Amino acid sequence: MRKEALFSVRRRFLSCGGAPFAVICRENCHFPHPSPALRFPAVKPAWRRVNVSLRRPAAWRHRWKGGNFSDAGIFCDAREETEIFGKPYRKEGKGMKITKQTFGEVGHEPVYAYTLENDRGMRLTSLNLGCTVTEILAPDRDGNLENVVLGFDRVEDYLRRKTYFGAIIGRIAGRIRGAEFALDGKTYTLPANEGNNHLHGGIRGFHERIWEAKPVEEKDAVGVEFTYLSKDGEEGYPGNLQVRAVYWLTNENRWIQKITAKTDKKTIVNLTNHSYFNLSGNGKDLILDHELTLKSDRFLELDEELLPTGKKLEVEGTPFDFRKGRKIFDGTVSRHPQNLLAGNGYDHPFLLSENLNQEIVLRHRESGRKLTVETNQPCVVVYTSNALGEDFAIQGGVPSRKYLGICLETQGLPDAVHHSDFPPVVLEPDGRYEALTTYTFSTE
Ligand code: FUC
Repeated sequence: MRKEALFSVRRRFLSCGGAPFAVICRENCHFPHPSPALRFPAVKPAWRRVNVSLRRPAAWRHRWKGGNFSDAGIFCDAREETEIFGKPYRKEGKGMKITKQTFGEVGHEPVYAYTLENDRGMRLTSLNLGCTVTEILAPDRDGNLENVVLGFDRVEDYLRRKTYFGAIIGRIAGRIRGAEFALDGKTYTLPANEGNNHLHGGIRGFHERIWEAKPVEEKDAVGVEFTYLSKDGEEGYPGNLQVRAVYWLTNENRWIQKITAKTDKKTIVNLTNHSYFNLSGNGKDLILDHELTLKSDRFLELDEELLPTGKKLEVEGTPFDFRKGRKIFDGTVSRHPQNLLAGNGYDHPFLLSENLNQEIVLRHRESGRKLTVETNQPCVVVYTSNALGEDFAIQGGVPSRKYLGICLETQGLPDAVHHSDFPPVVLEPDGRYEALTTYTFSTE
């Protein structure tokens, strides 16, 4: 199949039972279908959407299945959106693409893996199950692409292991004390799925739900848009919550994650992504010699149940002072009571003193990989996988171990419903929840 030569599109198309479908081309290209009626006119070297009426979509799909178009059925859509919260990110791209593959199933619902690839070969794969990021291939200083997040090879493991690898966590990330909260005088009871408390959205949080997914694209970025309707009463939360999470990959090796939500009834929302980063690549080393830099002067004190006591502690003079960079190792050997109660490490919300300005930087000196995280959220929960199970393997048969990954969970403050001085996580029907986090991979 001379696909690449003839058809320099970002291999996507919509085939919807005989209705018009669309292909977006970016170079002079002809669609090599034998029927003249279905042949594309040559298009100018610019992105262009071409609508074609297709009489026999099944035959057409079949024809392309022989080639690399096994992802037939992908929807392509040129998006209007050129800016994310006022930050332009457009940049000319050349060979960016999106592919869709079957990953497994949950119940009888198919789970698909969407891989975004940029011009530099960086790849990000995510599932319609929980918007789970399963793999990010990022280069080391010699250009070797390796996976820098923890994931599983099989869908069953994502459900069975309760690691929350790579998923969107909701409606409320972290813990809610006593598994209940009050809103306008009414008390809502939630499932207590960790002792007396509610954790990460409940028994079947957003990470275990199948989301609608569709590939999206920009001139300079490829992405996948996930949407999910969390019904009124789901896991005890009020209001129908319509959630949209979009992952973009740009040619600057930047993963842009934008999560928005609307509700029809007053509710609470605090979402995050729960990726475990390991910049050594393919889980080669533990994250102990990863160096973290945070623009954060204070962190939340936790109690034995890992819930905020309400006290904000100064980082000054403690292993929680990451302002000038510090190895994760320090917290794993420290005798600081807060490191001890977290299971010899970190599982703490840090208050960010700046936003969208390189406030979180993770480095692995040996590989030269550097990850810069920027967010509009007030805090980052740093979790050094102190409680990660050790009785199973992750991708590629790597044994799971304590300290194998580090989560940088950008979000609102945990258990905010019980602390009037924490920024509220309440969403009103006329409001809109908007969380933006970008992850930029570079080398040094
Ligand atoms: C993080 C931590 C929790 C929990 C979970 C898997 O969000 O805050 O303690 O272990 O991940």
